[in-house]
Amino acid sequence: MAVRDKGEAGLLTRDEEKLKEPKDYAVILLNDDYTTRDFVVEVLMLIFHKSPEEATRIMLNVHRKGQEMVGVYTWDIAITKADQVHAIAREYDYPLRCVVEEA
Ligand code: TYC
Repeated sequence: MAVRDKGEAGLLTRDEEKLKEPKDYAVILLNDDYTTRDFVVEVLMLIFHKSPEEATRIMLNVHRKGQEMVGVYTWDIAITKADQVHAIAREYDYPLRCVVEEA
């Protein structure tokens, strides 16, 4: 959509507006000592649409290294997925956490 330059200070010209790409945000899953491996795999399949093999790979990397990037999304999708992880973990009484970082 065209953004007209009204020539006023602080407004972006059409060329400047076109250069503004939306930022990417990484969802990073964190390890803990209590959440079961099976639950983490289920969450990765359900919320992040990972295959069983990919979900298992990510879970094991988190378990071994402390954290692992699950995926890169727009801000709204990343924060929604993080909220969904925290909601389902709370529902099942697990301390599973993830964080969202600028990618
Ligand atoms: N460390 C957990 C255990 O040994 C498994 C686990 C993996 C927990 C990944 C969280 O994000 C996580 N049961």
